[in-house]
Amino acid sequence: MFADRAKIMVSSGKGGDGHVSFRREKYVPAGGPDGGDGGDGGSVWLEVDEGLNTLADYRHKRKYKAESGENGKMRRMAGRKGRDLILKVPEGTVVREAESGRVITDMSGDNRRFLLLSGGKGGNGNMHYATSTMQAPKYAQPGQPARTIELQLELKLIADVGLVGLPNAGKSTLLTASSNARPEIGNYPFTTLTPMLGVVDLGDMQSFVMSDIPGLIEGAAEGAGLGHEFLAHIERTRLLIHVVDAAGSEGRDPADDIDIINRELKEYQVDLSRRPQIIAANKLDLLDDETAEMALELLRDHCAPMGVEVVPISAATGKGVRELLFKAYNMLQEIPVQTGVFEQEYDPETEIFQESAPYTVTYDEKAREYVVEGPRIERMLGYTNLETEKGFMFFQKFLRDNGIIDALKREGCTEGDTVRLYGHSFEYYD
Ligand SMILES: Nc1nc2c(ncn2[C@@H]2O[C@H](COP(=O)(O)OP(=O)(O)OP(=O)(O)O)[C@@H](O)[C@H]2O)c(=O)[nH]1
Ligand SMILES: [Mg+2]
Repeated sequence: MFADRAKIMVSSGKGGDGHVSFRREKYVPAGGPDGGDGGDGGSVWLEVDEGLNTLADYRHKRKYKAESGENGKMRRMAGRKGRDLILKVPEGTVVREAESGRVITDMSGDNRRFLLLSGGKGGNGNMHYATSTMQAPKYAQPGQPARTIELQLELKLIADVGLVGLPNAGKSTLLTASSNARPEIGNYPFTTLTPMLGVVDLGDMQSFVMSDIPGLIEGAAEGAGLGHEFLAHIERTRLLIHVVDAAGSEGRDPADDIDIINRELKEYQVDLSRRPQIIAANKLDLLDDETAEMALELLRDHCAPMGVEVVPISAATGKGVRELLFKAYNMLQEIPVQTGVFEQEYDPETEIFQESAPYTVTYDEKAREYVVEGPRIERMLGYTNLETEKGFMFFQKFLRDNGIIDALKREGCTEGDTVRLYGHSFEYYD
């Protein structure tokens, strides 16, 4: 099977909580706060593993989680950091956010390792919260929560060469004659139902991967005959071998057949129609030498303006096949490997953070006040003494660092307006 898929749930590790404790020493009746920090939670990475060529493992196990950070301890001892989780995937795995289908990353080319979710930060222990006015803070910061995302993994095996052509042109026969693959061959259209790959080994370490897809028909670019699915498979190939029944054995005109396929390629994606192409003029064994020569001449005249070469073959007898494969191999040496890498459309780091916004800013019409609420605000107010200058400065910095000032401005808050946070009211000023 060509396209291989799996859906999995992945979570980063939660940050360890900061600890609340106080120093206990002989002769020191009330020691200062000595609660240590929580360890950071483990992150989740994606990594290309050369030895893998399927996503089968991910269909057996569905849930993956990085280790949580350890909580902080007394005597200023920090909790241990959670171990990272590394998800190994085969090269060519496209990773999407499952619900929206948006691409997070494409594990191909230079992209060997990708940070998917960073672990939750560990919380500060209460040792950080001692101030001159609050010498025994009973508060420590909780670790950041774990984050979870559902992923759709899809492996698009990367073939160097894609075989295209109408049904019955002889694509599968050519793949069989050239490689280790054993696709089905039949004397009726749509014999091939799913794409297939084969390794073409020319000896002397010269090899490439060739994919056979089911025949394309008129309207494929609009989706006819699963056209979209099949065309998507050849998007990443670097070179197309366009197989045509050059003998016109079914009473068709080979030149027309070539035009039909090229039109579909172009309508599906202009880029695909510009991909380097070789025309494999197939089934020439059905014609006597003289007629074959004429048929070939006609095809060459037809294709010359497109700058496309025509190579005579018989996939059935093998005649001309080796020459065709060497031509393909030589052309591949000139074509860069990177084609069609998927761009990122979804960044878990920012999107998941926004989903679980730590606060809300609203306007209370009645009281004519802006209201800021959220668990983090509440917690911060719990350990901040606003009566002290230091505490108040910390509070202002917190509002700025967490984007709350910007959020207030966005809501229309201006100088002189009142802002309310859990029973505290302030006059806003820039
Ligand atoms: N005489 C002759 N027959 C061939 C040649 N190549 C393929 N055929 C025959 O043409 C028919 C179709 O061949 P396939 O290789 O299945 O064609 P395909 O392009 O894969 O067709 P789909 O999978 O339906 O798209 C089969 O009966 C083959 O034996 C050839 O070079 N000469
Ligand atoms: Mg076939």
